Amino acid sequence: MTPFTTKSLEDALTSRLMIHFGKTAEEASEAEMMRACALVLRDTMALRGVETKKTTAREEKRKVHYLSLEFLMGRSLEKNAYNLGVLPQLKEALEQMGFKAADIFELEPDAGLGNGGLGRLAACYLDSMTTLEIPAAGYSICYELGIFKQKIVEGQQVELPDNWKDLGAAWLLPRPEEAKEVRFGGTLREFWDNGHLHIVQEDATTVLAIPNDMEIAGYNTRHTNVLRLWDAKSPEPVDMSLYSKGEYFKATENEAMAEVIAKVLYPEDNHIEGKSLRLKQQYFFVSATVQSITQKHMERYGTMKNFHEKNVIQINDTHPALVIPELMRILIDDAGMDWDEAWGITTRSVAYTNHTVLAEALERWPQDLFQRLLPRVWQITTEIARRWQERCEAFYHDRDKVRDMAVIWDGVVRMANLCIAGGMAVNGVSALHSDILRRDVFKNACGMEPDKFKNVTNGIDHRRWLSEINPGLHSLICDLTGGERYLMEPMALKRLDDFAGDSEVLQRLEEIKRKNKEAFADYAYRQQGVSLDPASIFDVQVKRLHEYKRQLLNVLNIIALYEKLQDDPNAITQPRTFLFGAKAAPGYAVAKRIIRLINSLADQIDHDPVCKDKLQVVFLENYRVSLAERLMPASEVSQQISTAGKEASGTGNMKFMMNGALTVGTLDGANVEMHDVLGDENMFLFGLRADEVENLKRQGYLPQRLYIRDPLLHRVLDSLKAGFRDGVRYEDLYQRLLFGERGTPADEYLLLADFAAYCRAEEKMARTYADRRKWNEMSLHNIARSGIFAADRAVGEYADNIWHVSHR
Ligand code: 26Q
Repeated sequence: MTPFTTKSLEDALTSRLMIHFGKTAEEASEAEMMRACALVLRDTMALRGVETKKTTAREEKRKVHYLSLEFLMGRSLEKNAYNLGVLPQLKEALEQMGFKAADIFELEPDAGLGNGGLGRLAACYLDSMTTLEIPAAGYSICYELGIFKQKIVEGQQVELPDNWKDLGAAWLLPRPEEAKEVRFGGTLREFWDNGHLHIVQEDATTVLAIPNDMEIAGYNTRHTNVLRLWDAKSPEPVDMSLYSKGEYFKATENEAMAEVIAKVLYPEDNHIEGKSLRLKQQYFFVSATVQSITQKHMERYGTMKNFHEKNVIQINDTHPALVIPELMRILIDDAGMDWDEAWGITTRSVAYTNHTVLAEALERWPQDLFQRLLPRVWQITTEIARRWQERCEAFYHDRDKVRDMAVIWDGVVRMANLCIAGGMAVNGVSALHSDILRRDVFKNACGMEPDKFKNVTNGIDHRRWLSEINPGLHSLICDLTGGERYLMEPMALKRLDDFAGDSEVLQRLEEIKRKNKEAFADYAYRQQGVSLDPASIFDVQVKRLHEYKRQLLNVLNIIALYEKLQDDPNAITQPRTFLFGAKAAPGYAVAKRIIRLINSLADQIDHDPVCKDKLQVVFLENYRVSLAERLMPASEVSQQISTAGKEASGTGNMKFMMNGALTVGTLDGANVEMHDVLGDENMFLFGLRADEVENLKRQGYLPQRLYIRDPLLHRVLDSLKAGFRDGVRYEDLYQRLLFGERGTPADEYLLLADFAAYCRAEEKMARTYADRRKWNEMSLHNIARSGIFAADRAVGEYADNIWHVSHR
């Protein structure tokens, strides 16, 4: 089954080094060795990819196309070696050749082609789709620069470019022969020919889309899928007519214009700015992808009539929503179908996943921009909108409802409504989130087409997020649950529950965690020069910085602890280390202020002798997939404290749970389902429920009252306002919480309403921690019941209920 022995791998690496770099193993640098490893594994996967394609074609299987503007892949070398079953051999071969395997792995840059949850989800699902042997492909943009690198300078976030391709490109296979042309702008000309109306887009600007394929290995299978990343190039790099006139710079303008499309990932998460370059990115990648899919379908079947039987297109939020009019365009303009036939196929091919209920993250595009950039797609979209509106009118006879459901209204194109109109399924990403979509955000559409609305609770790649990153825990699980079975059957983790009364097992669990904490402390010291105390509770909040995620609430509790320590140096008996990691969107000023606040507070506490060995705050720079991989195994407390109703699911929460951390959290997103399996006794829930949040807002929420009535809260907010020893005052955040700011209501995310309950939950957590046996037991239950949060389960549900494809 394994494609390599240590010896054959050594031989393969040796010849790679010679062919590619003209070097022997002794002469090669670590970077060259990393590349050689990637090339060797890539070849193996490419060969298997050919087999997979053949089988899929021969068996005429339906193929899943997963479209996402983001794939947050992280590193691939260790992961691919793991999935191919050659990780031990690779490590040994590297050592034999005089390299440290860990150093080679560490050298690989993260492929950071995503912001956060939505992008990482896509990456986890690629792994599961492949492991479950589903014929599938991912599609995105081959961004030259991924998510920025974060530095903290004087407490503040500074963004640096992420040039991941220098080394990361070793995984990419360019396929220029499969390039596609994507057209922007120009004007439409219509003419009749042979009784058919033809439409051509004239004087358009053409951009070439060049595929770069990344092979995806599954675990314990030869099945191999592909992630296709489109790069943008101009069809004519130099305009020779300008060049010949001596206008050398102008002659390359086209090329520069085309290439900006794939230059950089938009670093905004759960927030949208209607920039024309973003719309260009979306259409560029959608059009190239639909052309690629339909062309391959035609080559295999010679007709488009059965397209929906052999293909399904899953879109990751509305960002690829243009697939709907683009597929219509190809079916009508190129395949010569009439509207109804094309619509029948499109609406049986596309499914949409929603990832957010935040109003500022619902995608809307100005009609004039849309029309200017995509004239033909605009025409089709208006026709979709017209017919959909007719249906809504006929169903409801209610102007307000029709307006709410409209695809185009008041000069704005609403992408979510386009997806609902043109999709066969709409799903949320947790039970609570899907309920909110059905009952609130999309209630009118759901009233008309209730069967379209589904739920698929998110999941994570448990092989990466447990087995690969936490080998100590992996071997404990193997010892207790019957070997590696849980790798393919994550529900087998449940067997761990049987050992809740076994002191020896609980002791081992504690030792594993302790070792992981020590390893993380070493790493943090090497990276940032901070000394962490492995005897303290590692209390962690890592995720994008966003007000709704309430990092500021965490800070308020820490200030409260700090103030208590000032009154009574013995107020804390259980030492605590609060770890934060978060990137803020560069344009999100409040988020950046909160990062600065965390750093001010960390510095204040560091310099206060009263806090020594009791309280520490650390801001971890540049939070990313590879940092999460080190941190999750070392975490003891998982902070999941969003305002109830706002976090669609969360997936970090699942990573913590799987690694035995206990959750302090609200009943939001997938926390609700964690609570379903864990009960009150195995997590620390607090705060308002989603419906209570809604009620409180309706009644008129007055945070100032809480400030007046709660002396601790009063003191905490005052100290925020007064500032810290670094001289930075946070009166702006104080104002925002108590009085609001132009446009935003006071304390929009109800931090003050949940403050007291949160402090109590944290206190209870710390008290529980002191009872080591109890804590370890809870930790074991968390691991045991995390199986349902495996991506294999989630992808299985997509396959069964939405895609209707078979799987392992
Ligand atoms: C859209 C248009 C223009 C610019 C940016 C964007 C954009 C980019 C990224 C909008 C939203 C995102 C990312 C959203 C996201 O990550 N949502 C998270 O998805 C996770 C996976 O389902 C959930 O677990 C999280 O709850 C949700 O916040």
